[in-house]
Amino acid sequence: MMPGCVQWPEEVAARYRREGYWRGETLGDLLRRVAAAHGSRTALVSGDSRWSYRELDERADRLAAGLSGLGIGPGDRVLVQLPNTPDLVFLCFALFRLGAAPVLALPPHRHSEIGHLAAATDAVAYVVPDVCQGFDHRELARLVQASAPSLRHVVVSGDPQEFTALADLERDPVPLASPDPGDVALFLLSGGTTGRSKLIPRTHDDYACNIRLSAENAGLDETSVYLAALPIAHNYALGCPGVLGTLQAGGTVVLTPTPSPDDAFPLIERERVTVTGLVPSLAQLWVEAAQWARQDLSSLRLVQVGGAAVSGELAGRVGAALGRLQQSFGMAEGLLSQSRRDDSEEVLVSTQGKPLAPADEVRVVGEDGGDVPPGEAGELLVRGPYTIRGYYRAPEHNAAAFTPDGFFRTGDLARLTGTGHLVIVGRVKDVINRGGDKVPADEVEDHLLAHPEVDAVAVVAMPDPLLGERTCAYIVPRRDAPSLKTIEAFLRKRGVAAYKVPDWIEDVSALPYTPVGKIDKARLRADIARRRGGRRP
Ligand code: OOB
Repeated sequence: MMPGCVQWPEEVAARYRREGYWRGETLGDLLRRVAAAHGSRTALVSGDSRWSYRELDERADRLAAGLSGLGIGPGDRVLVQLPNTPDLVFLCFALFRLGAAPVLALPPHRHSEIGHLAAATDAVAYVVPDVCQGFDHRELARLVQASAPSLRHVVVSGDPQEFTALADLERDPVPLASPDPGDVALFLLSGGTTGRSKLIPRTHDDYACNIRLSAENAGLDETSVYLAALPIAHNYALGCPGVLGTLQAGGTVVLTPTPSPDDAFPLIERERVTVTGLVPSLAQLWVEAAQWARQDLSSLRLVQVGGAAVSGELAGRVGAALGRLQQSFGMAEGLLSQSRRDDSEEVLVSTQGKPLAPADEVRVVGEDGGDVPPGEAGELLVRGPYTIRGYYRAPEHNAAAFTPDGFFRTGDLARLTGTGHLVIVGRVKDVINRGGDKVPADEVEDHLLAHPEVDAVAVVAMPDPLLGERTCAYIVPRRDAPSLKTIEAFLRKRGVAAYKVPDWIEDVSALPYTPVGKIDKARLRADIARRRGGRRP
């Protein structure tokens, strides 16, 4: 495995191979196999354009040849920041075939996040759209390139200006050595750790297992049509089962310019979409819009909802309004717990399903690290065939994030029901889950402390009727308390993604502390919940 990664112990790896979880096939070969079986079927739809499996397969080869011509090869990291476009799909497969690993940044990330990712991975190239949501990514690329000596190439999907156009890279295919299935296929970003985003190395073997098991659980086959509503750069829409799970089953992936009902519903009707994945806030919007929509949504057979806590009320409405619900609890680090197609209505609405693989080992532990009595809540730990054993280049962090025997500490609080279903009841990690977007409190606090008027700060979640949680910053000012507008402008200038900017600010003369001298965030959360009572900012 690539240096900087933590391997599964050899005997465990041997067991995962023996039991058929790891099949020794790379993600690039997987596409080749499906393309051989379903060459003329439609793999991808975007706007009025369609690509067959054969075309997708060829595109990946031609792009891999072009990237290879740039000197990009096995073991390299390529920072990729593309919205849900066909280019993102072509590029991922090209990199899988080259044995170079895409580092999947999210479209809202800015200089602060991208600069960190470039440095943390020594990425050799950065692939961006020209302009996305009114933001010129070539300007961002100039900034990043100036501070990241490893970056040899900036490649642009669209008008490249002084950079290289992705469209110009295609070449006649060249023979390439197939990467080792046990090596890193891609890097996902962690949503839930302390400090800057950690990098999650997912191997071909483990990610192929992830997509296969979730595709099987969703009942996907070559008649399935998946609408990619959420960002494909995120694990959920990429591989749970998402785009890759659909393609491995021979189905069709449909891209939508935005996940709003205005864009998504006509596509569902036109393409007879059968399955999609949503975060709860989007599901809420869709359920409401479906009441008035003129489109025929009856092709939807399965609607995944996850990424953040789903209320029982919303869970109960999805089935009637859209299509059968599947609760999805997952994480970029691996473990996926999802509803089954034969779950009773009660189990469906009130639990986050069961872990996908019989080989997923889950424990629920108390503060002392010991297992809690059955049915009680504690921190969820997991180990399994598609859960990492360590973050990339992070030995110190790994020592805290994993137990000595390899269990990942999820930071989520859960309980297991008598039937083995998981119920997520909260979390111990210091992250705000803003409608599925993960905001690490300490990262935002560090940025805020750099403001000359901020003496001390604590960032906590406040309840929100739509997003579930929003971000509130308690600020102890030096003299004049900065306004929300000032703070927003300050963070934007520092290149922080917009979703991490606090939604609300409370000025206080001091922060509360616990008896052991830590900021009492529980008290702050209770304070803001009581005073704002879930009102919209
Ligand atoms: C998904 O992945 P990440 O890596 O962005 O975030 C993982 C964290 C979990 O540890 C948990 O805190 C939270 O997001 N979460 C949920 C949840 N699903 C994720 N919390 C409550 N209920 C749920 N259903 O968010 C992700 C990855 C794959 C599939 C689905 C979600």
